[in-house]
Amino acid sequence: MNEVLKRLNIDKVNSGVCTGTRWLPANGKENVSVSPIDNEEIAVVRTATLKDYESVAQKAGEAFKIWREVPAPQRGEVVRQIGEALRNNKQDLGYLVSWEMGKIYQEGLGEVQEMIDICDYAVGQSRLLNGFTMHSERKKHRMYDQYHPLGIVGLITSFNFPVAVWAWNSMIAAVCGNVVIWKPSSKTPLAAIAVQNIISDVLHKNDVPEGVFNLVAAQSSVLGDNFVGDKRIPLFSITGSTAVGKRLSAIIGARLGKSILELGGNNAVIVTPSANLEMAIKSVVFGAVGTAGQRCTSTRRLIVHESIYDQVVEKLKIAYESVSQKIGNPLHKDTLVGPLVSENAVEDFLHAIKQVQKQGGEVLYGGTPYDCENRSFCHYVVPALVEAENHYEIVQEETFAPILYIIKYKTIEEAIALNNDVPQGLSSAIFTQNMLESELYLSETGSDCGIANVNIGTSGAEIGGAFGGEKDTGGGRESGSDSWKYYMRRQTNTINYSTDLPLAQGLRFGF
Ligand code: UN1
Repeated sequence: MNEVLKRLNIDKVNSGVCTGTRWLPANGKENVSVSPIDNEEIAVVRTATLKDYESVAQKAGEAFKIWREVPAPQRGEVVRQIGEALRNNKQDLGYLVSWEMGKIYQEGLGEVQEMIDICDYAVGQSRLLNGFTMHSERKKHRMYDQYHPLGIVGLITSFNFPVAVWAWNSMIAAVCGNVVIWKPSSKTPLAAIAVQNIISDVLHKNDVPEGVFNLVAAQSSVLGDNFVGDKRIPLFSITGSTAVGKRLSAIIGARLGKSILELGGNNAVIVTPSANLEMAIKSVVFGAVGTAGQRCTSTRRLIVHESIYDQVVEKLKIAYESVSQKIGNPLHKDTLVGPLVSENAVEDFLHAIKQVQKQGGEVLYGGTPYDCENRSFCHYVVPALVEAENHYEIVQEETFAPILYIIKYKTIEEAIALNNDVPQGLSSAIFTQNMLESELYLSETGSDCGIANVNIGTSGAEIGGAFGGEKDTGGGRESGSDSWKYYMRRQTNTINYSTDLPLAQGLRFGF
């Protein structure tokens, strides 16, 4: 057995159902986790049946009754220790993430670092679940608002950040007094099992009740619409495609549940004539090619001023040429571009390239499978640079692959309009040294995205900010800033310490 798997306590066959420290028998189908690197099996996960899910949901409900009464800073102390456990396992977990989903090892480490960062953040937050006090219009009355835990938080995560999304939801949810049921992507169940193993000692040492941090690896045909329809779960946080998000949020909405949606992005970088081009090119390449274009925040469109267009395209071609020398096994130190997660993803990539050509675009670089003739499978591609127009149907869509559409603009107003003229609204960036342009871009008439950056790229957001976007991205916010408020219920309290009973608005109601 591989040493990393051993250290992460992953066996050849693993249960995918856990209530914290206890692994329950999983009676559903086997899910063989296969690495996109070489198409080889890593290990097997037994998925949950509905009955298995039911035992977890019950445990979670019981645990909530205990956990909500633990003082928030004590909940924070547990999260602090989880952060320590993650620090101690950073290399191994980063390696497994890279192995199971194909991002380069450096990015695997970065993902675990995000988990550690959000733990630190959540520890502080555990002492800052503050409400406001308000002045009452009535004499000897006091008003304030306070935040209480919600209950069970359902968490559906995607393959591309198989563990960090768990952390920035669960760590905040946990300090807020909630319990979590996590359904990981069926492409990355082992990373989820490793996380549960890493935290289990901490839970045990701190007598955290079973049912606070739950995992249910399940097929979507077993646990899908019925999961989000479960009335015992007041809040769902869902990361995935816009199509799936729309369907699931309709089910949650129909029962007036809450949801935090992190769906598709179609993120643009505007490069203006005053931009520092060296910086712009570097961050565009990282944004477009990093994680093989499989981040929600990946740079998908480049909006370039016509006066520097040729220059930017030339520089990009040179950069892509050198990055393309480093396509390969993401666990090797020099690799910059790993495989796409599946053969389907490669098909989507090739389909988009065909479509954009049909619609009038011109491929300037890449856009082909990489070294597929020498293997029995095809997971690697050469990142593509494509001259295109914003209105092309395929440019309006999110293709989860390394394709960068390059678009020309004349005026800054036009550039901003192009930035906004897509259904999605997650991340965006401008490279400029002109303050009039950057301020316009950040104003109410500027970028309509949840994230708008100046002189840094679209991907690689820090955990301290609220993460999420508008329009087809779903409107959710998670991670930092005041996102914690989504994980709590707000209560407004008015206290009368007089012996009178004055009514609000000076109303009289004598009898
Ligand atoms: C995602 O792609 O689902 O900004 C999240 C970033 C990361 C998060 C990406 N911090 O790229």
